[in-house]
Amino acid sequence: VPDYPKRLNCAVELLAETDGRRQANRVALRGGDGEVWTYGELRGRVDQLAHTLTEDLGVRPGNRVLLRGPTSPWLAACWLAVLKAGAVAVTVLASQRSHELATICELARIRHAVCAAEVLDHLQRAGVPGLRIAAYGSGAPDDLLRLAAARPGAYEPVRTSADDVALIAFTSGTTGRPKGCMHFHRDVLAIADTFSARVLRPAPNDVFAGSPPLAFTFGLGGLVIFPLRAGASTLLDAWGGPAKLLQDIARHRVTVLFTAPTAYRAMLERLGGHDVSSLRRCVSAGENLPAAVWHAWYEATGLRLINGIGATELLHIFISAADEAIRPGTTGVPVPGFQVRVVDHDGVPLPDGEPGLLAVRGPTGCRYLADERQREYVRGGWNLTGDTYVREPDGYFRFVARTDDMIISAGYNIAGPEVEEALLRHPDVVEVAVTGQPHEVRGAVVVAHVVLRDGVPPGAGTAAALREFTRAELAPYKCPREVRFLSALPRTPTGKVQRYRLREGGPR
Ligand code: 3SK
Repeated sequence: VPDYPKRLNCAVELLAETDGRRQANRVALRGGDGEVWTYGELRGRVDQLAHTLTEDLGVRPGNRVLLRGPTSPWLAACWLAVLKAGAVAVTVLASQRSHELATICELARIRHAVCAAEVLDHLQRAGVPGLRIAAYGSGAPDDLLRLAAARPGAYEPVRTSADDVALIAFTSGTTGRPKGCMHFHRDVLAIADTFSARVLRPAPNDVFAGSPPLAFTFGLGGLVIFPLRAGASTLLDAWGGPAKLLQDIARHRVTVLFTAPTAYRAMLERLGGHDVSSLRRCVSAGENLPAAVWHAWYEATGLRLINGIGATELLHIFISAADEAIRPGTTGVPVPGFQVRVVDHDGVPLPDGEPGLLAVRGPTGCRYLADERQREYVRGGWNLTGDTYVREPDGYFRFVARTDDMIISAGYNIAGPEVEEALLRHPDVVEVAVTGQPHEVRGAVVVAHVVLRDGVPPGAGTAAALREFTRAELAPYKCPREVRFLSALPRTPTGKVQRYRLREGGPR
């Protein structure tokens, strides 16, 4: 990681204003409705927005500003403007509802919000005391963008320090309790100068696209920070499903794709007739990537998926591998700049081959916003991610399970994802999540929650066939005692399976 200067405003660096590195006429952003912004236009609009935020909305350095809207060039420009004005960006999902927004505003003590007009209602109804909301886009009462258009196109950025907080990202939480993670201006550049520069290695002629929203730091990094740091261009459009993403890849000649394993699976089913020949880098994160999906994508496209594990707490990906260094079935090796080890419950490193808790230390380590869980998740500077991993003798890290999802049945440790991988090899299974169900004698038994291919009957016969199938693939103690059928798995808004909801019995 480079030694960043003490005075650093990451928005200025991303727009490369200091030494004219970005040519003003190069394309920076593309929107879903065909709009194209050059770097020159982006810089001008960010500066106009920074004027408006400070002069019309009263935003001051250090204030926390809630940003809420579907992915678009304007949302990215507002994010950059907040940072340029020395304020702190708190980007939330457009889909979040009043009570969730009220919780976040209270935790982060938010008094200013910038919100797309189309999703204004839930924010207004959140009833946040003293909140000043600036709406943007068609239908907005005093459209922020109209106010900004009347402002000068040059803004003197606030001279923040490298250690000033730039953003607070809320984890959507697979356990249901959100935590705010604070990240500094230097952290924003650090993720671009580690994972992106060292693993992804983008070039200025790359075109980025993907599914994760900017409220999820996977999306913020992959679709805003990395392309801008590389002087490349990026498509910023709301997620419209796998078929739309395939169309976008062909239409915009996308070269770098960021999405989750579920979306790669869904795209594989619809690949026929779509031109994906422009792709050169495909990143998969947000969830464990089953080896079967890696191989299927490789067979269909000739591309080697770049797997990665990241965390909101670490801002982005800290284990990964690219090109010939990729080993399907593993996540990869520590991204240069990060240290990773597997430890026991006392924090003592375990020998290679033994499963334990994943611990990470790096330039972007977590500082929770006033949360007593800091002590639980960060010990001696090492972040415990909540994942169980094995470090193989060759130094590669292999995912076992989310630690909460390990099942202990009759004294055996069973990793749900191993059972899931086996079931995913059955042609009738579209999606599956495996949980442990409390059991008087065995402690817990394995339950598989399965989404079936269209037309397959969800009855006792299918359940028996799936259990039979796993018995041929796995040791009997790992095989599901029960198979339950669902039309879809419960997921967080960022796409992670909420196994705790399945364990609690819903939804069925
Ligand atoms: O894997 C994740 O959940 C993640 C979180 C934040 C940033 C990046 C990633 C991949």
